[in-house]
Amino acid sequence: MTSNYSFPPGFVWGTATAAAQIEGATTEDNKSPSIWDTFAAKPGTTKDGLNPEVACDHYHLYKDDVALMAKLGIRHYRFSLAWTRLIPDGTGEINQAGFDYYNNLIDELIANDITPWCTFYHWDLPQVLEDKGGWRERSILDAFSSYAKIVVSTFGDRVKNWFTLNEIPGFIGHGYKLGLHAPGAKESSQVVNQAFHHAMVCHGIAVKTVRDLGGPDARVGLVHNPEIIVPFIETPEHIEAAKAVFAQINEHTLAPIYSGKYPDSYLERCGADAPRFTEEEMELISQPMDFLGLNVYRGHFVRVGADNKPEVLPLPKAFPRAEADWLNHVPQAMYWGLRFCHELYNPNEMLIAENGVGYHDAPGMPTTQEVIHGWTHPERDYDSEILDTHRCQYLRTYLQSVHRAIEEGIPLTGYFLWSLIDNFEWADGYTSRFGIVHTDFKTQRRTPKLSASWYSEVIRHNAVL
Ligand code: PNW
Repeated sequence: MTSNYSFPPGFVWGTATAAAQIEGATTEDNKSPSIWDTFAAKPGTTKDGLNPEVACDHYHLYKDDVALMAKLGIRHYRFSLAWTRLIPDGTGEINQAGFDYYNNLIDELIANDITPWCTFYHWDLPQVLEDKGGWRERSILDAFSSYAKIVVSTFGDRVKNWFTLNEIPGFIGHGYKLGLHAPGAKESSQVVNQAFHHAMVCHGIAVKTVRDLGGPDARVGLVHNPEIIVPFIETPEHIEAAKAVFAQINEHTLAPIYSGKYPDSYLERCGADAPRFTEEEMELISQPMDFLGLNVYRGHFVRVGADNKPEVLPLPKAFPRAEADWLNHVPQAMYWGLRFCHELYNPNEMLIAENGVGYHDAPGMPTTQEVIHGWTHPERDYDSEILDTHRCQYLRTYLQSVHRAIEEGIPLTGYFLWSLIDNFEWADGYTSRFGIVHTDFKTQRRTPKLSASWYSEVIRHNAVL
């Protein structure tokens, strides 16, 4: 026994990435611009004006990256497809070069004994579709449906695990309401709610397409990023208060999926701006999924406050957090996110589709002890070793919290670490590094960080170490 935190046999340990964040080659082989290519080209949209044009050049280096994963013992890989490579006009003609690329990637994964987990949509809408209204317009349903059909009929012989859309409230909220992500729009509530609904229907279309064309052994689920509410004190009254807040802030995504209805409380809050929908659409949205994928990064504390009402506690400035400053270190978010989803919606299976942390890691970073006490280690190769003990610490505590959920019988079957390599972190450009492998964006050299060796051992022992 190496650890008290052993995981069940067959637990899925993976890493995750997304096309627009790693591939680069944004204008090669007939790929059309995505909304992220267009958005990042506008001044003031991303940190230091950087864009996804080259990123990790994974489009050319995918074989090396797959080999690296195999070397680290990673046996499951979640990646996304770029719609703009596969159908550059958004609808209509397919681009053979795009299909060749993903066919090769999938074959390479399988040849290396790595199971592909494929996401249909991770935020990189074809710009041509955005020009026609994008997620705002009902026409997106037909476009997505043709895209999903060709994708599942081509890759479905080898891809058996599908994720539909990544973080619907995230890309709609950031992209169409706040203007912080592509396409950078700030629409009225009515338009935002309708865009949200269209994305929900596309989730349903993806589920149906996998059922119709993916073969009997194909599995599919959504990737959701609930805001996770953690009871500050674990007593029944505080737990109940936290659960009520969790249910309320996440209800517009999960309730329709599990009940086929937008909750009355959500529709009342929307008032005249509520989305318009049909019965048929609600049936599509609520088709049974095989699993629910959750992206878990941070949490918010709640207690029973004055007047017996739930109170969200503001965090002090010195609360532990990543250099990505939205990312509070609240490992209990894993347990409570899983437990509340389990109690409220009872999914037959859940997976952590993303968990990780962004810092400004660079090789050659001396430790504080070395700086303060002069504890130098002449034998150490400062140019290659990245001692991201902070990331290991973050991951270890979150995994211990995952373990607690499994111990209590919550059906959690897998965990994908975000991310395999440092990549294009959307509006944060390249400063916020989430990889367990360092990317030198000038030379494209990959250097596994300490967290990569640590994660390898976790996988090998099937335990948190
Ligand atoms: C995820 N939050 O987004 C995305 O799926 C990834 O593409 C991204 O690189 C990764 O997280 C790291 O940012 C999130 O505020 C963004 O809680 C923000 C939150 C959660 C997820």
